[in-house]
Amino acid sequence: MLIDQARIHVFSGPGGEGCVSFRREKFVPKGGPDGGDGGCGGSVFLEVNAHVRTLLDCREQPRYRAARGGHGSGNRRSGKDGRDLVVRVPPGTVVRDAETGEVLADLVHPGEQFAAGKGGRGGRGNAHFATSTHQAPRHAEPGGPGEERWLELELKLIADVGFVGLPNAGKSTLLSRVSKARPRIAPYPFTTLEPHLGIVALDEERQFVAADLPGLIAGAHEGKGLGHQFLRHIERTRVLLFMVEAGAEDPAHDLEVLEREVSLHGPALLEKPRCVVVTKGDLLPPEDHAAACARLGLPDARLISAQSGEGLAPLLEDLWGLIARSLEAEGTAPADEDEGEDE
Ligand SMILES: Nc1nc2c(ncn2[C@@H]2O[C@H](COP(=O)(O)OP(=O)(O)O)[C@@H](O)[C@H]2O)c(=O)[nH]1
Ligand SMILES: [Mg+2]
Repeated sequence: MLIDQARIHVFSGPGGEGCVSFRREKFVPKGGPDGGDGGCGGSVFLEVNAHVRTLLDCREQPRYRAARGGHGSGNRRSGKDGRDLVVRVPPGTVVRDAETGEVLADLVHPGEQFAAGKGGRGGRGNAHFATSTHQAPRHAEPGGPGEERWLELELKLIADVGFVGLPNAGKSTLLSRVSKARPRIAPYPFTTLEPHLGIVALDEERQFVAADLPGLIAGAHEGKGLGHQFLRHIERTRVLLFMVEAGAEDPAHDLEVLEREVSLHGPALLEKPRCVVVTKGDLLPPEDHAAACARLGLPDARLISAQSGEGLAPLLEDLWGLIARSLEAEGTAPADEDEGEDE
């Protein structure tokens, strides 16, 4: 199982103060109390958004503070309510109280909300406190306090892209070059394969999870089966990125080797959308990318260099395009509900 986590600190807004004020008008020497109420403080909500795919934003920006309520003023004017703050989280986010570990919410469906902190109520102004015996109250209420708490968010991730390459192809280097965060990996029983994971963020809206799958190839060499759970995970990986080295004796042959070994795990894996890259392009003499790939017998491949950064941005765009298409197709397909809890 791949797990993304974030700890966030939420603060709802305190309510605004009630106002102490008296009517002042020409020819009305002793106006009554007219202090308005404070506005309510803003609340903090977590809300499921289908476009958010990881907890990256919450990790990078873990503090969420909603606005305070405005203070009341004279002439019975109420203070403005503080604006609520909506924190977007991906579908499947489990919310825990960070101190007790208690599960507070399991957010699944787009639009679903969890009230993480309720704004304080606004204090009442002195206009509220006039009575027949006490016509000029000089007091008003303070606003109610806001709430503050730490929450622990957790999300089970599926790798969107799996990197497949022979040892030394440059998988780990590429992953470290393009990813912004490292989610945790829970152990998969019965497998020697330890994936390395990274979250790739093209921008706020376009994020995906990439996994470097070293043992996918090594395991096949040793004739070991992958753990059932892990295989199931790989099967749900949307896109495979095949990586061969520019400096290899015969890159086209390397690709055939990779395909053969991947298919040993499951022929269906080869039907996944894919990209092929020739890595370490910086080691080639400078020439046109397409020409270089054609010369190496891989006319459909892209040339990249994790070292110089060349070709990486268009590669990520390509990968995202394939992922987005797969997500779209899934959106119209029946929901996949038989995952079980053991993944
Ligand atoms: N010149 C060059 N070397 C690279 C590049 N990417 C990786 N390497 C080197 O190739 C070796 C293997 O890389 P690594 O990422 O560990 O490969 P992996 O076994 O597929 O994970 C390391 O010495 C890297 O420094 C690249 O773009 N250009
Ligand atoms: Mg490696």
